[in-house]
Amino acid sequence: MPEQKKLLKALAGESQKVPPVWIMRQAGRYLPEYRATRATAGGFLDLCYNPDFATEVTLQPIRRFGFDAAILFADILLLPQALGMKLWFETGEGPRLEPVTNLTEIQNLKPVEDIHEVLSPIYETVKHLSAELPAETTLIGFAGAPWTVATYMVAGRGTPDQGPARRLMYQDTAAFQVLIDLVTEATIEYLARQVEAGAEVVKLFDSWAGALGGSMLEQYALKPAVKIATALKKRYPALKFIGFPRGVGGSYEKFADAGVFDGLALDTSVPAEWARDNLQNKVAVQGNLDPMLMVAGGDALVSETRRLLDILGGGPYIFNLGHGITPDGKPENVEKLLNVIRG
Ligand code: 1CP
Repeated sequence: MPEQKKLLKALAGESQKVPPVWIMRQAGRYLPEYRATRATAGGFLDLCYNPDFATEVTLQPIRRFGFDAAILFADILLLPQALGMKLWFETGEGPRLEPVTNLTEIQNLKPVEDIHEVLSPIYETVKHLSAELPAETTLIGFAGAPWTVATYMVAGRGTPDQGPARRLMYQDTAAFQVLIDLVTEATIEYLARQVEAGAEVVKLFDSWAGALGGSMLEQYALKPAVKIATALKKRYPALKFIGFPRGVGGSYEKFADAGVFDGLALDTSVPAEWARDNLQNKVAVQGNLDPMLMVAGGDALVSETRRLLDILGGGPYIFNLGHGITPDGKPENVEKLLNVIRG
């Protein structure tokens, strides 16, 4: 019987002398081999929808660094595309969608059962990865959380304050709820197919949860996440689920108390001591080194990494950054990070 994978052990509540480690956006522009494959593929979406290329870029950081987990290479905005929205990437700028701004436009989106037509290459990538990954590496599937996905669907692009979605949420609450419910149901089916194709863990990225004030956080971030995790765990009892309600501060505790998350990814602002005392007795925690240290390196990288290991290493812990590595991150600093963690 082979030993259980390190990431799965952490998510089962075990503390380990050397914690498992992976980094958000580990397949990306900071790696020369990623840039080369992306150039061959043509564009970012060509990369996502071609199972051979997507498998290749997912495996690149595993080959180079031996991370304990691989995360499927895809994007949270493929789901709106599968729901019938036009999606494209403006070079040097970012994603663009033709926005939905009222009930009629929301009701004109495709029904949930139609999403697989567009998304089937993603399931194919998961299958390839499941077959090709080293035995000790855990495969993570993912989706955007309904709120974060909805902010892009309503604005048509990334915004500094998620203003358009926040305005719609207050001004046409009924329409906004229809949108959230649709994305929630679609996300359940999208993630279910990833699990059936071989994903062992799923992570829900709520990158803009911190923009939700008052009772909105509960309604549009916590409730949908609980609904998604509950539905998936009912179908797949062994599945592990990681939440990432980025920027919610003290409300991380509400997510830990919900009882459906095996792990919570911490953004950079969450104090490690607070997470240890208030979260780690309920869930595994993941994070939360400043991604700038992958650019800056030096003594600060070593001391900040040791600090996290000292504070969080006594409980169930997955080492990661507090957000994605940036394109100017240096592979040699990732190497250095791994040397500090693994000794
Ligand atoms: O090659 C390129 O230029 C594309 C850059 C890129 C990459 C590498 C985008 C565009 N998406 C991705 C892959 C991606 N996106 C992954 C793959 C797995 C990995 O981590 O290695 C994941 C998990 C995501 C998730 C994602 N996409 C999030 C949530 C996580 C986060 O960073 O907060 C979000 C918000 C997106 C939207 C998105 N996709 C891409 C960009 C530049 C953005 C942000 C746009 C904006 O807000 O303006």
